[in-house]
Amino acid sequence: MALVGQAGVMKDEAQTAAGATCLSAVQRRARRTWGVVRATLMLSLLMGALGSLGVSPAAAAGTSYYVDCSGGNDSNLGVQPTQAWQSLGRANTATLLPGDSLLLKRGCTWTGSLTLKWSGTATAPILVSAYGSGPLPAIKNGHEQVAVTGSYAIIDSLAVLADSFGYDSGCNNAPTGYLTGVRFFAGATYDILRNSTATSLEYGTTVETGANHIKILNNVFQNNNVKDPNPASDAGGVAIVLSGDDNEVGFNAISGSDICSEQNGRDGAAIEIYGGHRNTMHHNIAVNNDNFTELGKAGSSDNTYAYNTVRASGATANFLVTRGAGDTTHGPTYRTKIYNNTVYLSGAQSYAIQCTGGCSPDILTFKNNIVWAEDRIGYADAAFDESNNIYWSSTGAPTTVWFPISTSSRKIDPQLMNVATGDFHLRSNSPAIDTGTMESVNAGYTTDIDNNPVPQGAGVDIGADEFVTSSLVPATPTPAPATPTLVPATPTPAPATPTPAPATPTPAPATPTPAPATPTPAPATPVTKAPPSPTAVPGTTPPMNLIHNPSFETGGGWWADWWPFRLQSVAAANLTRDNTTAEDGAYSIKITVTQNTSQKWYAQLQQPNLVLQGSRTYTLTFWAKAATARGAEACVQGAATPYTVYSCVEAPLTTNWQKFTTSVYLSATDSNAAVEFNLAEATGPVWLDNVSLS
Ligand SMILES: [Ca+2]
Ligand SMILES: [Ca+2]
Ligand SMILES: [Ca+2]
Repeated sequence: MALVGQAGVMKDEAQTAAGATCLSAVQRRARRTWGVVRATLMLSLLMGALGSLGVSPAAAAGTSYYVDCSGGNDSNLGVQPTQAWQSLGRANTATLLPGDSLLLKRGCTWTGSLTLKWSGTATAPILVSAYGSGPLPAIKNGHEQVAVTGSYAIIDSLAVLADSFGYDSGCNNAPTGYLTGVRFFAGATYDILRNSTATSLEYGTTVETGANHIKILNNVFQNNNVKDPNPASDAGGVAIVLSGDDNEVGFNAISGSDICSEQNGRDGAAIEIYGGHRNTMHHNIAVNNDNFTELGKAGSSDNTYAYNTVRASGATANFLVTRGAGDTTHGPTYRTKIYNNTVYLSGAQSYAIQCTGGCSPDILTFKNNIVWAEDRIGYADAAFDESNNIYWSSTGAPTTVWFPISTSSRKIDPQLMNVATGDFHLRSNSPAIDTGTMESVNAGYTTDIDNNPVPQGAGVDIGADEFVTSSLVPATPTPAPATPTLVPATPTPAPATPTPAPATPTPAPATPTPAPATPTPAPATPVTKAPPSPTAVPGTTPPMNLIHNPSFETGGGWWADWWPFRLQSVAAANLTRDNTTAEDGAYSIKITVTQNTSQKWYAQLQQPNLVLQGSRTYTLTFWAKAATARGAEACVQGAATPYTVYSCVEAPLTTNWQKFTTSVYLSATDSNAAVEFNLAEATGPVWLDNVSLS
């Protein structure tokens, strides 16, 4: 797609138009070295297992078909794990009906394409997902790894990737190829791609013209930094391309969409709109993409971006490139709306906003955004619909706002927690608090990056964080919550006397079992009211529950697969699914501790294989009770070395079902995180139910 290559041309045109000088030789050398830096970064970044699935496969009404690359056989019936097929080719010839599932074994890698031509219905979708344990099932090196022509299909927990064809010696030895991860062809509608990873592709996913109402939720797009093998082409390096209409891109982590460009030095984009209409891009976390988004192709219109966080250190990174009717090659792109994003570009030639070829209020609406760029905030060749923004740079009020701004927009330090690490939460003294316009709320965007309802206090805040006075946000820039709190929601217990925290950390055991890395925090003083529940946003999907079998309703082995119970010597306990008491549905899980120990995690119910994204705050909720009042510890922690503890809180259980809620912030993506309940501290039965991490 030539559009990607054109972005840089726009950069230089705008640069010249704004009176900036051409690149110096030093700057050119700086661009050359970036490729090496990025290549190192690419190796250090991760991908892998992911166990997130709001609907468990067994919940599907229809038949489940299994594919196992090593233990399967294409002459099998396919309908049980022990009767699995082996090849994608066999799976492609299957006939799946609404409600049926196709499950690929974790740890397997197939070469080729899955052709998803089956259609479900709104109430009985086709599910393509994973089973077993270990890394995500992977599909690689097909022209597209998943080719979707059906409707009402859910693609869940897959890894799509490609090996590069070679390297472009004329462009920093950039990896070359033209493979796409998940491609939605014309006619594919109401499909969902979720909880999956797309890596090392030319395009992570493409939604073509005529592919409409697709949802792309909760995925990790990483280092889709491959360019067309034709050295004359600058195409590639894009995580998500939208040419269809009414699609939704939410809660994704998108990084490393950044390629060497013959024309411009660097190029690539997290999200490219190429002819699409009415698409929504919200609550995504974008890190180190060359462009966050570029819009092109005549007729693209009415696309909205809200509550995304964007940071990039690339020398020439952009936030937004769009154009008016004067750009007869790639424009006009009408009525793009940009609300409540927080952007930090640290590159020496970063350039946040470009609107050229006849910018106007009919081209761009830009409100409630924080844009912090160390070089240029941006350029527009005419005024657009702009208000209630904050522009800033590390050297002070930026002089590079090359477009007219309204009196409600300011050049002032937004008082973010820590821009360098991507902690874009507002400090309590931030001028962004309560100074936004309600236009974003009126457009349907009523939750922030933490899932806090918007507005709080006297009005909408500027940027992607809505400040909450009694917030669980860390008080300091450190990523871990400084004072974890755990609040039973109902009924409200009497305020307890806080227990003093242990004076010294508990020594970590020498066994390979993950140990709590920090002393257990003292229970928080219960407050009279739990944080409000997330509000569903009209027209956008709220965060999904990442927990499998969250309510222990599924038995027959599935529940044990999702929830391994880990018992260390000294402690003794047993567990059962219990149909005599439940907070939700018919079952809860009952763990009866018969021998206690101060090492709470010696009796541990765990759900591993969760891919949790960096720079994102998750909310853990669960219901619990005990036969007698006692404590239980709930943790979110890495399930593999170095077992990083993200949150560990003590829940004061009573004999009644209570809901507990806590907030978990990760600074970096963890592809194998776990939710854990550590129960060995006291004897007797504990019941858990209705667990959610979203
Ligand atoms: Ca507010
Ligand atoms: Ca917030
Ligand atoms: Ca239940």
